[in-house]
Amino acid sequence: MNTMKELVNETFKDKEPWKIVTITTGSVLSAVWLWNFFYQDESLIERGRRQIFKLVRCIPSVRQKIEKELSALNCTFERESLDRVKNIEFVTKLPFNGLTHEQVIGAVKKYIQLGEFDWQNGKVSGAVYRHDKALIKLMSDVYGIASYTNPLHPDIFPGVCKMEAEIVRISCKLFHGDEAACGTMTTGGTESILLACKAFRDYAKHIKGIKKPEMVVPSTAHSAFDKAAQYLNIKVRSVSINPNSCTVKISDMERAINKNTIMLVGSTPNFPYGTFDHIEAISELGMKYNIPVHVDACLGGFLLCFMPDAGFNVPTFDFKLPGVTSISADTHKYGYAPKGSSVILYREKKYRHYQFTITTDWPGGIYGSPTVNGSRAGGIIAACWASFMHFGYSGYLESTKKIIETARYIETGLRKMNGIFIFGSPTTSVIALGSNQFHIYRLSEALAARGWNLNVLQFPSAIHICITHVHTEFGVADEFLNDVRNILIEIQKHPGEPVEGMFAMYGMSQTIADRSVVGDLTRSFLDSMYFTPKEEIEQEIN
Ligand SMILES: *Cc1c(COP(=O)(O)O)cnc(C)c1O
Ligand SMILES: *[C@@H]1O[C@H](CO)[C@@H](O)[C@H](O)[C@H]1NC(C)=O
Ligand SMILES: *[C@H]1O[C@H](CO)[C@@H](O)[C@H](O)[C@H]1NC(C)=O
Repeated sequence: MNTMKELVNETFKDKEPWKIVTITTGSVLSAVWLWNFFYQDESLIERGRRQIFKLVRCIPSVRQKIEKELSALNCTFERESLDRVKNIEFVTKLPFNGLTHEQVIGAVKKYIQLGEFDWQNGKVSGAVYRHDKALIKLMSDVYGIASYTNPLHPDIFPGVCKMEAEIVRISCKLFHGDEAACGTMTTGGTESILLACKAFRDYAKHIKGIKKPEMVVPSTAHSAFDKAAQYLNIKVRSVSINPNSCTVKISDMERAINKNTIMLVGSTPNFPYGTFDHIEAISELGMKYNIPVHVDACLGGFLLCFMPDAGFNVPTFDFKLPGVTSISADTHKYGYAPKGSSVILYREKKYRHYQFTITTDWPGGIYGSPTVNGSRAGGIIAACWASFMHFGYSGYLESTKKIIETARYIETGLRKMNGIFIFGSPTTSVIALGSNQFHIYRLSEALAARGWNLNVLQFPSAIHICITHVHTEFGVADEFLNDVRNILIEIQKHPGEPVEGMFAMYGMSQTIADRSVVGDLTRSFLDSMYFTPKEEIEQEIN
């Protein structure tokens, strides 16, 4: 203490008071500035990179070139968006007189028939998890009955609330939760994930006082986690995967944990490669550091819980593991409910409480809402419930058996082919392909020409197919394998040829170091979905 005093006195000896004040405030302000400069959400290197790209984009010639390329792609997006719907006139205002029942149905049929891919008959990856006439009839009848109900008003619609509670209970059981397990329905996997992140963020803030929340997420986890992070102001610590197994590196995950970590994430399986993170190890990390663990079973959930009884091994991933605190599972995927439903489940009520939003002082009344929406679609809940009841245990078991058998059949077939390889070992229904001999996008390009719509992956370039019930129909798997086999023979005649068309753009976009350009490109793609042709707007004005 005395030496400190002497040091300060020595430093400021002979200085006038104004100098002392200026030096003190100046150095405090600089310290604060430096602190803010170094300790931001983004690392110094990332910020430096962005700044350099920003400067480069200010150079007129570079800017012009980028703008030219972007606007060319912009036009392409708009042309394609128009092209997809060209056969039907674009409606820009309400019809003055309402349409009749027949007219509406006719118009809807025309809209839904747009598009080139035969999605009803197994030509697309994922997207359509089940398609049969009897199911659609049941779903639309049920939706019709419940279409004007809203669980926001449990006193008026207690039945819809009961259905939701039953869906949650059944799901908790399927994922081996005990009586304490609970959850809510949501409108999709993204909302389920968003709500889990919200719950753990607020839990960490309240219980541990964490003010700068971070989550530790495998690089292969769904982009919904990034969306949640952007909405909720959480920092994402992305953890890389083992190149062979394509599952998250557990040791890196442990290293990414710090005092601000609010949750750990694992996927069962992840979307890109269909591989299964080592949930048991993640659960142990969660226990060791007392951090909640979220398992993203959006895609695999309603297959996984039937796989053991259908005769397939799956690693333990659910509430059987003591560290797993929440699970998201999409009923609108392998639960075969119409789009717009998913469940988010928690091990204990204390977590779900932090998911809820409550305002006590609103003049409109005390308002408690379990999920993102205020009003919610009762019809969707009823349809999901109907799907559970209609298939029952044996229905799901049988579908799961068929789907996994088909996926394994296709995997075995693909593994026998030369020139391509499979990423890791697919656990459920997703099979990702790459090639060391030619650009793999050429395969998806050629498959698209034959009517197959597969998913395109990047870093590294790859494609995947997600097997659903529509692929289990007789002949679909063999047709797919035959097409791949024949295409490979063609490609191997000229393995060095470049990729063309839309797929070339996917390839090119991976090579752009300035990701903000790719961001702009994606924004103009999203804009193009809402694109209204100019003539139509002019017509409207006149
Ligand atoms: C589909 C999916 C989600 C959520 O997506 P939604 O389209 O919002 O239902 C999350 N994780 C994985 C692994 C998925 O496949
Ligand atoms: C894309 O086109 C629209 C309309 O044609 C235009 O308003 C927009 O600025 C363009 N965007 C880019 C990135 O060029
Ligand atoms: C509720 O919110 C979700 C987004 O989480 C949205 O997709 C859905 O359409 C909304 N509306 C209803 C009625 O559920």
